[in-house]
Amino acid sequence: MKNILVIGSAGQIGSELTPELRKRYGHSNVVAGIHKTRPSRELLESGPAEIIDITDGEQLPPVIRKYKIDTIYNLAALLSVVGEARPLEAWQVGMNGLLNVLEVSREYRCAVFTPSSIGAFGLSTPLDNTPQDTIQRPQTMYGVTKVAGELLSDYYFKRFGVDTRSVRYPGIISNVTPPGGGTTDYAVEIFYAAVKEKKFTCPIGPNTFLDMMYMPDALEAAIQLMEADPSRLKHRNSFNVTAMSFCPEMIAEEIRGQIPDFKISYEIDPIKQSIADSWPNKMDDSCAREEWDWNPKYDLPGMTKDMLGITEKKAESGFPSSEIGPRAS
Ligand code: AKB
Repeated sequence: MKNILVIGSAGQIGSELTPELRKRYGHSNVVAGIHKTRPSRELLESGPAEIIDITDGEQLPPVIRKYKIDTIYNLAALLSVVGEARPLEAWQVGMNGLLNVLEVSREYRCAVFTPSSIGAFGLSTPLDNTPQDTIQRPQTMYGVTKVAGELLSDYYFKRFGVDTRSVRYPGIISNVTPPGGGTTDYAVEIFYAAVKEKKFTCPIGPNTFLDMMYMPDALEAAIQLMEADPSRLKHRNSFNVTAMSFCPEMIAEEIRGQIPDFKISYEIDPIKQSIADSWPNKMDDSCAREEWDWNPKYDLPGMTKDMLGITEKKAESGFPSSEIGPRAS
């Protein structure tokens, strides 16, 4: 990777992946692709940036040529809940956008990372120790685009030799940019609520297990996979990766270890609950461990300690208003 383009660089993952890539590969070698989400000043000032709408196939080639891009991190997507509210837009961004990225990569020989998700699974998938290769019949438009995106990316690899690689991310817990419109967002919101109010109303049931991952591990997964020796890769699109599996009761208990009077109550959101019920309780990520040495650092206690420490520091200096509640996507 010499010259990198991050599409969706102002989003939840992009706002942390772009600075990490700039640190590792040189600030001027990583272009921040921005579109609807407002980027931070730091993102704009720490390296090159371009406005790119990936649903318009004409917009990518000039940027690829201008910066001699050889690697694209394609992070543009509408998450699961917002994708149910706006399914056509979810398809436009997730599928037509991906097709444009793959086409430009075929022409200019770029490597491509496009995250998939636990959303690529559905109720007919084995939900405990979900295997790497298994039934994928998701019930959301987000999931449909993720499965189709996995297939399309494998097709471009096999048919045209485009170096496509991907992971199935679980819910990602982050403290820089909040997620917006996802089913797993509660696992981020709970920390802000715990620090601000010592109480949280959870939209999914107390015993609903889901895979989760702390952002530093999510960044490592993307970069490590793109750096992996291709001769070791038996899979490409996409690898199961997980770091921890918990339900709301477990994270609440962990938070109470540091905020003893923290209280959780439940007001079930039927859409979020039915999506969560159709996703794995815990994935088997042994293929990622075998093929490119995936080994996450953060478990539930380690992540909770770090998240609470950082969220408390932010509270002392006053939360920026965009960080208090879920963002509109
Ligand atoms: C969502 O909840 O939609 C995402 C995901 C697990 O892909 N965070």
